[in-house]
Amino acid sequence: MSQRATTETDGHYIGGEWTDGDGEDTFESANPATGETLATFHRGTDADVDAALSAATDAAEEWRSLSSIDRAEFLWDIYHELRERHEELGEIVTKECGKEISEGKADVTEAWHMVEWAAGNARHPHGEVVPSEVAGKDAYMRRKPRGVIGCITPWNFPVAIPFWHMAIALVEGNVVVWKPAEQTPWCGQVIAEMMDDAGVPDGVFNMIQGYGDAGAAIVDDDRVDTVLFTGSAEVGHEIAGSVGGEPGKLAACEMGGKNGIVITENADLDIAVHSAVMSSFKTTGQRCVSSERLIVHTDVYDEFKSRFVDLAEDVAVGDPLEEDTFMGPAIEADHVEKIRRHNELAQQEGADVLVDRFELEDAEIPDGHEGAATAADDERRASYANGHWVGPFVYEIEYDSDLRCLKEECFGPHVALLEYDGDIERAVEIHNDTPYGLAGAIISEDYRQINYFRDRAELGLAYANLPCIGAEVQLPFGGVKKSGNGYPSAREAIEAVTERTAWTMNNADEIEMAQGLSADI
Ligand code: UN1
Repeated sequence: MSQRATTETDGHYIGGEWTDGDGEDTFESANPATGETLATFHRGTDADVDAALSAATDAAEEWRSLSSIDRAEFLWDIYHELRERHEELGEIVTKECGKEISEGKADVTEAWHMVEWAAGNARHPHGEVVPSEVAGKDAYMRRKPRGVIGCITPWNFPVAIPFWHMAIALVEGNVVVWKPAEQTPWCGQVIAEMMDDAGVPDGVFNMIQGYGDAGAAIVDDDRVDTVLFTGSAEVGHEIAGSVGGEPGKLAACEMGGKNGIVITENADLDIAVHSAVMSSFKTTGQRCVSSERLIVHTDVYDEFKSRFVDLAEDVAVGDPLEEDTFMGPAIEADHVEKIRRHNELAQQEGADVLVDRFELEDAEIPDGHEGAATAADDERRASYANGHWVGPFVYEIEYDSDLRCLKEECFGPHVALLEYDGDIERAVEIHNDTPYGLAGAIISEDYRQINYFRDRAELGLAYANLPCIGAEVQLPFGGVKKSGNGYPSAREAIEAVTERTAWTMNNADEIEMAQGLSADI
């Protein structure tokens, strides 16, 4: 194992070494529930990115020469470590990004699912045997690594999403330069330590801590063959645009959504209410698959509304380390302001506000004086007064295609109720009226409605009688329209991290051409 960085401030992992890097600047990771500083990190510069890309490029040849099964070996160590350290890592996730503890642990679980999938994939058939028009010719599709993969990951799944990108990229024989989100560098540090402990060869995996400028330096560098990005639409579109202009370079970006749930006239309302609450408020609405629109048939509208509103008034916002908390804080102060602007926009556009817990009552912010087990607990809870707390904001509004509040993603616990009268075609028309197309659900007991939604809703991830969060790693994860171009994760990411070779071989003594082309000279 290499020596960690020389100061107490954690650094980057480049070419198998921990380094403070080239720059002077540092930044802090803070607990969104308390504002407390968790750790300090060196902020990566262009020179650090350059060093990481050189290390990666140097390591590429040897790594791609190994068999995929050998390359997957280190991932199995990581798989076991993620499982063994489940509780501890789940708590780190919760402390650094504010998700309640079952979500913190689920993030780690999703990471080992992805690692297991990618490592297992090393033993799967890889390519295709294709028929040829000419007897005696063998035709195949074979895959080879693209080379250097730049990975840029978000803070809301700080352990799972890095493995979505990197596990498959590495097994496929690529080398990686990764920038974790600036809000969750501690999770980045832990993952880099795992890679180091698992003995990933020097230079095969590199991590640069820092902000968007370091990410841009990765994206813009000619040595990078593919950029995998999961995060905001704003950044993703910029990356897709800049990489798209460079022949031979690929970007697979998965971005946000303005996700909707259609609740039809014959929906099971228990399932509808449960699905809507999970989709809108879990993770404090900060999943790219979170729902911000509930499109409800007029026949069940009043009952649904009253039950949904009761639960939205009631869900426990609070100490994310407590097991009975439903949602923790927002990630940072700027994000609270962004959520505020979206809530205000809806009101300016005529929303009738049904639940407004944006500014939580003092009593809702955990103060920890009741039932605290220890003095440390008491202290921890008292500090929650400095957290970035926001609660559910629910409004109803008459659907109108011109409303910005129904089109722009808030990424918070902010949700519109839209009443519709008509058939499933009308519901899906409203559902599709956003620039995004990531996730959505239908709640219905009519299989014709369900099938119509499946086939016509403009989405990457469609659910029936379920929340629209909680996808499993063996399915493709990505969206259509403004939600994405390509799949930076899971099974489909193989397309972004490999090149296909159409391989044709002649077994005969003579040349015979396809398409009836004469081979006479
Ligand atoms: C995200 O929303 O940013 O489907 C990722 C889910 C998780 C991944 C979410 N498996 O909810």
